[in-house]
Amino acid sequence: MSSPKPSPKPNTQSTDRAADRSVPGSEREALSFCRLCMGHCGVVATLDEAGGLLRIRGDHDDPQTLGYACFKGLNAPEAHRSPDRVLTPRKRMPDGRFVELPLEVALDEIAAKLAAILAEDGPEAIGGYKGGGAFFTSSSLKMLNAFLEAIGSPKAFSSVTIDQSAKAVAVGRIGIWPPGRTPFHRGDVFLIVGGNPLVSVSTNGFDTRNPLKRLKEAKARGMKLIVIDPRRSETAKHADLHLQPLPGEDAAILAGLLHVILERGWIDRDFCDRHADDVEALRRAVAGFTPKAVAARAGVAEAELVAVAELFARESRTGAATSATGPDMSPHGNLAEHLVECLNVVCGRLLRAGDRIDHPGAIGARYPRKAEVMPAPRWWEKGYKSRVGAFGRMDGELPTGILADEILMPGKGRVRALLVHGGNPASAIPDTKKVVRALESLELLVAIEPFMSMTAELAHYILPPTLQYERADLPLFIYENLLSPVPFTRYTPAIASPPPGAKVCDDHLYFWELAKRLGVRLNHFGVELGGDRPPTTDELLAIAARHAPIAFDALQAAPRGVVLDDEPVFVEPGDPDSPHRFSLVPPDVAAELASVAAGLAPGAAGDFPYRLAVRRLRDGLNSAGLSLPSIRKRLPFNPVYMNPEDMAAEGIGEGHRVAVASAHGRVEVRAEADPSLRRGVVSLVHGFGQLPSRSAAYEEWGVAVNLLLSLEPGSRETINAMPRMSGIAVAVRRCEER
Ligand SMILES: Nc1nc2c(c(=O)[nH]1)N[C@H]1C(S)=C(S)[C@@H](COP(=O)(O)OP(=O)(O)OC[C@H]3O[C@@H](n4cnc5c(=O)[nH]c(N)nc54)[C@H](O)[C@@H]3O)O[C@H]1N2
Ligand SMILES: Nc1nc2c(c(=O)[nH]1)N[C@H]1C(S)=C(S)[C@@H](COP(=O)(O)OP(=O)(O)OC[C@H]3O[C@@H](n4cnc5c(=O)[nH]c(N)nc54)[C@H](O)[C@@H]3O)O[C@H]1N2
Ligand code: SF4
Ligand SMILES: [Mo]
Repeated sequence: MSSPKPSPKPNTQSTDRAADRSVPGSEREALSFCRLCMGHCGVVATLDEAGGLLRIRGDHDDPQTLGYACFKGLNAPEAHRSPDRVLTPRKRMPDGRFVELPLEVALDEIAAKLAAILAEDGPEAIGGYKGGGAFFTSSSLKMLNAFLEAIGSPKAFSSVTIDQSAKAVAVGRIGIWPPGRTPFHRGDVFLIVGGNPLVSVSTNGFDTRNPLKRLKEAKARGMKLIVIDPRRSETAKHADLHLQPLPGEDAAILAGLLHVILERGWIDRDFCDRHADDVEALRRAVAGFTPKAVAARAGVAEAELVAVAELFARESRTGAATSATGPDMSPHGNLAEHLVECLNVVCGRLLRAGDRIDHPGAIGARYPRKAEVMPAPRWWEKGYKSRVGAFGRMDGELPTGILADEILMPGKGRVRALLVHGGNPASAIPDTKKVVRALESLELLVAIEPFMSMTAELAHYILPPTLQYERADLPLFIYENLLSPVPFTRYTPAIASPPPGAKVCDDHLYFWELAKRLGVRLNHFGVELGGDRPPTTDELLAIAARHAPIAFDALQAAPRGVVLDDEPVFVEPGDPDSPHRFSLVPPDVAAELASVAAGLAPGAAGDFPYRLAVRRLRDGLNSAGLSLPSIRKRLPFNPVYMNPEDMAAEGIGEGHRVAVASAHGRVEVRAEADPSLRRGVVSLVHGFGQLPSRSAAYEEWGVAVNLLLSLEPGSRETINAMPRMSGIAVAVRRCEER
C-alpha cells in the first residue's frame, strides 16, 4: 500500500523482529500479543519447526504491557493443541452424533437452508449472536453484522447487551461529550463502581496495560482510589476508601452521593451553568436519597457514604467516576450508569477546550472534538422495533435479553436460523433452560467455534476457526481508547500454524463464502467486499485501518507497535451559542428515580435472605478455556463463595454441599469461605456447567449460575432488556451429601 503517511516512531529501543530469532534446537521465537482479554499483553511465543505453538511468555521489553501476562494467557498454547479442539467442519446427525464433512459441503448445505428460510419467511427469520471470541478477531469483528445487514435481517444480537450496554443507554439519555472524561493517569481521584480491573483487566477508563503496575504508578503520584464493591476485591484492597454495600443498590448509592454533593454545593458551577440546564431538577430528584436512608438501605455507614462524596467532589479537583459490570448487571443498572454520568457532569470531570486528548485514535479515524454537548440521541426510540417487547436497536443490534423469545414466540418474523460467532449463548444468557429450549428448537444453528461449547453441542453445523496466534490481527480497535491512554496500536501476523491436518480458516472466510452463495455482498467498515476471491485477513485489517495516521505496511513493520502521538490533539472550543445541554433528568430517569426512592426502606429478609453477586476469576474467562487441563486443575467447578460468619450462622462448613435457590431456580454446589465478601452476599461465577440434559457431575464441570436467573420482563431492565444477574435474592441451605 503506498501512502504519504509518516513512518512509525519506534515504540521501543529494541524493535528487532523476534520472529527471526532462533533459539537452541529447532525452536524459534516470535513476538505477538494475547487476544484473550482487553489486556492485549505483549508476548514472546516459542514455536516448533512446523510452526506449532509451544510456549508463551510475557514480553519484558514490551513498552506498553511491561512483561505482564496472566495464567490463562500463558497457558493459551494448550488450546491450540487440545485434543478437544474442533479442527474440521462438523455436522450433527439425527442421532446426535457429530460427523466431519468437507467445508464446501457444509457451506452449500448451510446456504441452501438459509436460502429456503429466506424464501419462506424473509430475512427476519435469520438471526445472529456474536460473543467474546468474535470481538477479539479484528478481521471479522463486524462480519456477522455485515452478513445480516446484507440479507436484510435486523436480528443481530451480541454479548454487549448482557454486559455493559447500560453505558450506551446512559450516554443515549444524558448526551455525549465528544472529548470524554478526565483520564485515569491525570486525575486526583478515580472512583470505580463495581469493577475489579486488577483481575478483569477491564473497566472503562482504567489503564489496563499491566494494571497493578499502572495503579501503583497512579497512587505514587498521589491519586486517590475509591471503590464501591460488596467484595473487598483485589482492586478494593488498594483503595483509599472502600464502600462495601449490598449488591444491587448502586442507583440508590449514587443518588445518595449526588444528594450530598448537590446539597453542599460541591459542584462545578461554571461547567453546570454552561452545559447542564437542569441541575436544580436533579437536586430535587435526589432529595429523598438522604445519606441516612441510603446507608440503611445499602448496608453501609452513613459517614462512609459522606466521606466518598467528600473525597470525590470536594477534596479532588480532577478525576472521574467509572463503573463496570457490578452495577450494570444489577437492578436499575441503566439508572446507575446515568447517575455515574451525572457525577462526572456536575463535578465537571470532563475534558475542556485546550486540554490534550491523549488517545485521539490510532486505528480509528481522528476527528475534531469540541467542548460542546451533543444532545441525547436516544437511538432506541427511532427505527425498527422488535416484535418481542418493542425494543429498539442500539448500534444496529437488538438486546440479547429477548433472543430466546424471538426464537420461541410463534408468529411472523420468528427466528428459525441462528448463526453464532465466537459466543456461547447457551452458557451466557440467563434462564439456561429457556435458552437451551430455544436453541434446540431452531431449524438451523451454526456455530463458528473452536470447542464443543454448550452452544456447539446444540449446533447443526460447527465451523472451526483459527485461534489467536494463527491469525493476523489488530487489538480490539473499536474500543481502542479504552485499551490504552496513549494512541498505541500494533499489528501481529499469524505466527503459528494450526495443528497438522486441521481444516480451519480465519472466521471471515465463512461469512464471505455464505454471502457469495446467497448472492449478497458484505460491507466491511464502509467498503463493499466484491470480487470473486475472498479477501485476505491483511486486506480486511488494512481496510479497517485505512483512516489511521500511519500506513498499514508501516504498522506491519513495527512488531512492538507504535505510539502515534507526533501531532498532539487538543479539545477544540465549543460553539458558545450552542443550545445543547446535558439532560440530567429526562422523564424516564425521573420516574425510575422516584420508584427507587419510594422503595428505599430496607426490605424484610423473607425467604431469600442473601444476595447473589457477579464476579470474575483470574484464571478463567467466562466459559472459554474451562475444559483445558491447566485451568481445570485450578478451577474444576464453581463453588458458592460465602462470608465465613454467614457460613457459621447457617451451619455450613468448607466444602459442604449447599443448595442455592432463587425465585427462579435452584442449583446444588459446594461452599467455599471467602472473607473478602461482606455478610449477606454470596457469589457464584458464570461460565461453568454443561447442558441441563447431560447429567454431568458438578465436581467435574460446575454448574450454570444462569439456571438461577430469569428473562421475564420483571427481571430485566427497560430499553436494553438487560437481564438482572447481580443483586439477586437467594437462599443458601446446607443439603445432604450425595
Ligand atoms: N450469570 C452471568 N452471566 C453472564 C455474565 C455474568 O457475569 N454472570 N457475564 C456476561 C458477560 S460480561 C459476557 S461478555 C457474556 C459472555 O458471552 P459469550 O461471549 O457468548 O461467552 P463466552 O463464554 O465468552 O464464549 C466465547 C466463545 O468463543 C470461543 N472462542 C474462543 N476463541 C475463539 C476464536 O479465536 N474464534 C472464535 N470464533 N471463537 C473463539 C470460545 O470457545 C467460547 O465458546 O456472558 C454474560 N453472562
Ligand atoms: N480473568 C478474567 N478477566 C475477564 C473476564 C473473565 O471472565 N475472567 N471477563 C471479561 C469480561 S467479558 C468482562 S465484561 C470484564 C468485566 O470486568 P469487571 O466488571 O471488572 O468484572 P469483575 O472482575 O467481575 O468485577 C465486578 C465487580 O463488581 C462487584 N459487584 C457485583 N455486584 C455488584 C453490585 O451490585 N454493585 C457493585 N458496586 N459492585 C458489584 C463484584 O464483587 C466484582 O468485584 O472482564 C473481562 N475480563
Ligand atoms: S491479561 Fe492474560 S488473558 Fe488478558 S491479554 Fe494479558 S495474558 Fe492475555
Ligand atoms: Mo463481558
